[in-house]
Amino acid sequence: MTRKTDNIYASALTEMVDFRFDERVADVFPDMIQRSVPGYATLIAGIGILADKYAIEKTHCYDLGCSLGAVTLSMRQRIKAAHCRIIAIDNSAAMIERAERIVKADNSRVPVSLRQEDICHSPITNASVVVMNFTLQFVPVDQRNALIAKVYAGLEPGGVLIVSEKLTFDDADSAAWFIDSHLDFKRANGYSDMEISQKRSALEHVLIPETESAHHARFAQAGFQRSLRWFQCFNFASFIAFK
Ligand code: GEK
Repeated sequence: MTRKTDNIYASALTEMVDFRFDERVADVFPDMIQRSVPGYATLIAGIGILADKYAIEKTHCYDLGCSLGAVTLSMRQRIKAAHCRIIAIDNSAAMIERAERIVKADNSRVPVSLRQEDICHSPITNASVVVMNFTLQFVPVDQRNALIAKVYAGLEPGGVLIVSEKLTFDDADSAAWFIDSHLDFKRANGYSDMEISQKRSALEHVLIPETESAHHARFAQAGFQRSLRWFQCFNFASFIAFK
Protein backbone atom coordinates (compact mmCIF):
# COMPACT_ATOMS: atom_id res chain seq x y z
CA MET A 1 0.00 0.00 0.00
CA THR A 2 1.42 3.43 -0.92
CA ARG A 3 1.63 5.84 1.97
CA LYS A 4 -0.04 9.20 1.26
CA THR A 5 2.01 12.22 2.34
CA ASP A 6 0.63 14.44 5.08
CA ASN A 7 0.45 17.99 3.69
CA ILE A 8 -2.70 19.10 5.57
CA TYR A 9 -0.95 22.13 7.10
CA ALA A 10 1.44 22.80 4.21
CA SER A 11 -0.34 25.88 2.86
CA ALA A 12 -1.31 28.98 4.85
CA LEU A 13 -4.78 28.63 6.42
CA THR A 14 -7.04 31.68 6.67
CA GLU A 15 -8.94 30.25 9.62
CA MET A 16 -7.53 27.92 12.27
CA VAL A 17 -9.95 25.19 13.37
CA ASP A 18 -9.29 22.64 16.11
CA PHE A 19 -7.67 19.40 14.94
CA ARG A 20 -10.13 16.53 14.24
CA PHE A 21 -9.63 12.89 13.28
CA ASP A 22 -11.64 13.25 10.07
CA GLU A 23 -11.34 11.77 6.54
CA ARG A 24 -8.41 13.98 5.58
CA VAL A 25 -6.42 12.98 8.67
CA ALA A 26 -7.35 9.29 8.39
CA ASP A 27 -6.15 9.29 4.75
CA VAL A 28 -2.62 10.42 5.62
CA PHE A 29 -2.46 9.05 9.16
CA PRO A 30 0.37 6.49 8.79
CA ASP A 31 2.62 9.18 7.30
CA MET A 32 1.53 11.82 9.84
CA ILE A 33 2.17 9.69 12.93
CA GLN A 34 5.51 8.29 11.69
CA ARG A 35 6.82 11.78 10.95
CA SER A 36 5.43 13.36 14.13
CA VAL A 37 5.91 10.81 16.91
CA PRO A 38 9.54 9.92 17.62
CA GLY A 39 9.97 6.20 18.12
CA TYR A 40 6.48 5.29 16.85
CA ALA A 41 7.52 2.14 14.93
CA THR A 42 9.61 0.87 17.84
CA LEU A 43 6.69 1.46 20.21
CA ILE A 44 4.25 -0.45 18.02
CA ALA A 45 6.61 -3.43 17.85
CA GLY A 46 7.31 -3.23 21.61
CA ILE A 47 3.59 -3.20 22.47
CA GLY A 48 3.13 -6.43 20.50
CA ILE A 49 5.88 -8.06 22.55
CA LEU A 50 4.40 -6.82 25.85
CA ALA A 51 0.89 -7.90 24.83
CA ASP A 52 2.19 -11.41 24.20
CA LYS A 53 3.91 -11.37 27.61
CA TYR A 54 0.74 -10.41 29.53
CA ALA A 55 -2.18 -11.75 27.47
CA ILE A 56 -4.08 -14.36 29.48
CA GLU A 57 -6.04 -17.21 27.89
CA LYS A 58 -9.77 -16.46 27.27
CA THR A 59 -9.51 -12.72 27.98
CA HIS A 60 -9.94 -9.49 26.02
CA CYS A 61 -7.07 -7.27 24.84
CA TYR A 62 -8.16 -3.68 24.17
CA ASP A 63 -6.74 -1.11 21.76
CA LEU A 64 -8.41 2.14 22.91
CA GLY A 65 -8.15 4.94 20.33
CA CYS A 66 -7.04 2.42 17.73
CA SER A 67 -6.98 4.80 14.70
CA LEU A 68 -6.06 2.52 11.77
CA GLY A 69 -5.26 -0.43 14.03
CA ALA A 70 -1.45 -0.44 14.18
CA VAL A 71 -1.45 -1.62 17.82
CA THR A 72 -4.21 -4.14 17.08
CA LEU A 73 -2.18 -5.72 14.28
CA SER A 74 1.00 -5.78 16.35
CA MET A 75 -0.82 -7.49 19.25
CA ARG A 76 -2.63 -9.83 16.87
CA GLN A 77 0.57 -10.98 15.23
CA ARG A 78 2.28 -11.65 18.60
CA ILE A 79 -0.28 -12.97 21.10
CA LYS A 80 0.01 -16.72 21.63
CA ALA A 81 -2.43 -17.20 24.56
CA ALA A 82 -5.44 -19.23 23.44
CA HIS A 83 -8.93 -17.83 22.87
CA CYS A 84 -8.11 -14.14 23.29
CA ARG A 85 -10.13 -11.48 21.48
CA ILE A 86 -8.85 -8.00 20.58
CA ILE A 87 -11.37 -5.20 20.99
CA ALA A 88 -10.32 -2.08 19.09
CA ILE A 89 -12.25 1.13 19.68
CA ASP A 90 -12.16 4.60 18.13
CA ASN A 91 -14.80 7.32 17.99
CA SER A 92 -13.74 8.49 14.51
CA ALA A 93 -15.89 6.93 11.76
CA ALA A 94 -13.17 7.68 9.19
CA MET A 95 -10.60 5.74 11.24
CA ILE A 96 -12.86 2.76 11.96
CA GLU A 97 -13.90 2.37 8.30
CA ARG A 98 -10.27 2.20 7.20
CA ALA A 99 -9.23 0.03 10.16
CA GLU A 100 -11.88 -2.53 9.14
CA ARG A 101 -10.29 -2.88 5.69
CA ILE A 102 -6.77 -3.06 7.12
CA VAL A 103 -7.64 -5.70 9.73
CA LYS A 104 -9.50 -7.76 7.09
CA ALA A 105 -6.37 -7.83 4.93
CA ASP A 106 -4.37 -9.35 7.82
CA ASN A 107 -4.82 -13.08 8.31
CA SER A 108 -3.51 -13.60 11.86
CA ARG A 109 -5.40 -15.95 14.13
CA VAL A 110 -6.64 -13.75 17.00
CA PRO A 111 -10.19 -12.46 16.36
CA VAL A 112 -10.73 -8.69 16.35
CA SER A 113 -13.89 -6.67 17.08
CA LEU A 114 -13.79 -3.06 15.87
CA ARG A 115 -16.15 -0.56 17.48
CA GLN A 116 -16.91 3.07 16.83
CA GLU A 117 -17.45 4.37 20.37
CA ASP A 118 -16.28 6.96 22.84
CA ILE A 119 -13.87 5.03 25.07
CA CYS A 120 -15.16 6.99 28.07
CA HIS A 121 -18.45 5.09 27.66
CA SER A 122 -17.16 1.68 26.49
CA PRO A 123 -17.39 -1.25 28.88
CA ILE A 124 -14.01 -2.82 29.70
CA THR A 125 -14.43 -6.40 30.87
CA ASN A 126 -12.36 -9.56 31.37
CA ALA A 127 -9.23 -7.74 30.17
CA SER A 128 -5.61 -8.85 30.43
CA VAL A 129 -4.00 -6.11 28.27
CA VAL A 130 -5.36 -2.60 27.69
CA VAL A 131 -3.44 -0.23 25.41
CA MET A 132 -3.94 3.50 24.95
CA ASN A 133 -1.25 4.47 22.45
CA PHE A 134 -1.39 8.30 22.33
CA THR A 135 -5.10 8.41 23.11
CA LEU A 136 -5.41 9.56 26.74
CA GLN A 137 -3.88 12.93 25.76
CA PHE A 138 -7.01 13.61 23.64
CA VAL A 139 -9.50 12.73 26.43
CA PRO A 140 -10.74 15.76 28.39
CA VAL A 141 -8.54 16.06 31.51
CA ASP A 142 -11.52 15.90 33.87
CA GLN A 143 -12.53 12.49 32.43
CA ARG A 144 -9.10 10.84 32.63
CA ASN A 145 -9.26 9.62 36.27
CA ALA A 146 -12.61 7.92 35.71
CA LEU A 147 -11.39 6.29 32.49
CA ILE A 148 -8.24 4.85 34.11
CA ALA A 149 -10.28 3.69 37.13
CA LYS A 150 -12.71 1.93 34.77
CA VAL A 151 -9.81 0.20 32.99
CA TYR A 152 -8.41 -0.93 36.35
CA ALA A 153 -11.78 -2.39 37.32
CA GLY A 154 -12.03 -4.26 34.00
CA LEU A 155 -8.56 -5.83 34.22
CA GLU A 156 -8.03 -9.31 35.62
CA PRO A 157 -5.36 -9.73 38.34
CA GLY A 158 -1.97 -9.88 36.54
CA GLY A 159 -3.29 -7.69 33.72
CA VAL A 160 -1.55 -4.55 32.45
CA LEU A 161 -2.39 -1.12 31.11
CA ILE A 162 0.00 0.41 28.55
CA VAL A 163 -0.30 4.17 28.07
CA SER A 164 1.83 6.14 25.60
CA GLU A 165 1.73 9.93 25.75
CA LYS A 166 3.41 13.14 24.74
CA LEU A 167 4.82 14.58 27.99
CA THR A 168 5.07 18.01 29.48
CA PHE A 169 7.64 18.97 32.16
CA ASP A 170 7.36 21.00 35.39
CA ASP A 171 10.69 22.65 34.92
CA ALA A 172 10.63 25.28 32.17
CA ASP A 173 14.18 24.57 30.91
CA SER A 174 13.49 20.87 30.41
CA ALA A 175 10.15 21.63 28.76
CA ALA A 176 11.82 24.06 26.33
CA TRP A 177 14.62 21.59 25.52
CA PHE A 178 12.20 18.76 24.71
CA ILE A 179 9.89 20.99 22.64
CA ASP A 180 12.86 22.30 20.68
CA SER A 181 14.25 18.82 20.08
CA HIS A 182 10.85 17.57 18.92
CA LEU A 183 10.74 20.50 16.46
CA ASP A 184 14.12 19.37 15.13
CA PHE A 185 12.69 15.85 14.74
CA LYS A 186 9.73 17.16 12.71
CA ARG A 187 11.95 19.39 10.55
CA ALA A 188 14.25 16.44 9.90
CA ASN A 189 11.16 14.54 8.69
CA GLY A 190 10.36 17.21 6.12
CA TYR A 191 7.78 19.39 7.90
CA SER A 192 8.19 23.12 7.27
CA ASP A 193 8.11 25.68 10.08
CA MET A 194 4.70 26.86 8.83
CA GLU A 195 3.26 23.34 8.91
CA ILE A 196 4.65 22.78 12.40
CA SER A 197 3.24 26.05 13.70
CA GLN A 198 -0.23 25.64 12.11
CA LYS A 199 -0.50 22.07 13.43
CA ARG A 200 0.57 23.25 16.89
CA SER A 201 -2.25 25.85 16.90
CA ALA A 202 -4.81 23.29 15.70
CA LEU A 203 -3.80 20.89 18.51
CA GLU A 204 -3.53 23.49 21.26
CA HIS A 205 -6.94 22.85 22.85
CA VAL A 206 -7.23 19.23 21.73
CA LEU A 207 -4.03 17.48 22.83
CA ILE A 208 -3.38 18.25 26.52
CA PRO A 209 -0.14 16.58 27.70
CA GLU A 210 0.64 15.89 31.35
CA THR A 211 3.82 15.25 33.32
CA GLU A 212 5.23 11.79 33.96
CA SER A 213 4.49 12.18 37.69
CA ALA A 214 0.83 13.01 36.95
CA HIS A 215 0.53 9.73 35.02
CA HIS A 216 2.14 7.62 37.76
CA ALA A 217 -0.05 9.33 40.39
CA ARG A 218 -3.22 8.56 38.39
CA PHE A 219 -2.23 4.89 37.96
CA ALA A 220 -1.59 4.60 41.72
CA GLN A 221 -4.85 6.36 42.57
CA ALA A 222 -6.77 3.94 40.35
CA GLY A 223 -5.28 1.03 42.32
CA PHE A 224 -2.38 -0.15 40.11
CA GLN A 225 0.32 -1.64 42.33
CA ARG A 226 3.25 -0.38 40.21
CA SER A 227 3.91 1.60 37.03
CA LEU A 228 7.06 1.92 34.93
CA ARG A 229 8.20 4.08 32.03
CA TRP A 230 9.35 1.37 29.60
CA PHE A 231 10.03 3.65 26.59
CA GLN A 232 10.94 7.25 25.89
CA CYS A 233 12.08 9.08 22.75
CA PHE A 234 12.34 12.87 23.14
CA ASN A 235 9.10 14.03 24.87
CA PHE A 236 7.11 10.91 23.93
CA ALA A 237 6.94 8.14 26.50
CA SER A 238 5.13 4.92 27.24
CA PHE A 239 4.17 3.53 30.64
CA ILE A 240 3.06 0.12 31.81
CA ALA A 241 0.90 -0.19 34.93
CA PHE A 242 0.42 -3.55 36.68
CA LYS A 243 -2.71 -4.78 38.42
C1 GEK B 1 -1.82 4.16 16.92
N1 GEK B 1 -3.34 4.32 18.82
O1 GEK B 1 -1.63 4.24 15.68
N2 GEK B 1 -12.93 7.69 22.23
C2 GEK B 1 -12.46 6.94 21.22
N3 GEK B 1 -11.40 7.30 20.45
C3 GEK B 1 -10.83 8.48 20.72
C4 GEK B 1 -11.28 9.33 21.76
C5 GEK B 1 -12.38 8.88 22.53
N4 GEK B 1 -12.87 9.62 23.54
N5 GEK B 1 -10.51 10.45 21.77
C6 GEK B 1 -9.61 10.31 20.78
N6 GEK B 1 -9.81 9.13 20.14
C7 GEK B 1 -3.05 4.83 17.48
C8 GEK B 1 -2.86 6.33 17.46
S1 GEK B 1 -4.23 8.72 17.64
C9 GEK B 1 -2.88 9.60 18.28
C10 GEK B 1 -3.91 7.06 18.23
C11 GEK B 1 -2.40 10.77 17.49
C12 GEK B 1 -9.04 8.57 19.02
C13 GEK B 1 -8.92 9.48 17.81
O2 GEK B 1 -10.06 9.40 16.96
C14 GEK B 1 -7.64 8.98 17.17
O3 GEK B 1 -7.89 8.02 16.18
C15 GEK B 1 -6.86 8.37 18.33
O4 GEK B 1 -7.72 8.39 19.46
C16 GEK B 1 -5.58 9.12 18.68
O5 GEK B 1 -1.05 3.58 17.71
O6 GEK B 1 -2.91 11.03 16.40
O7 GEK B 1 -1.44 11.45 18.01
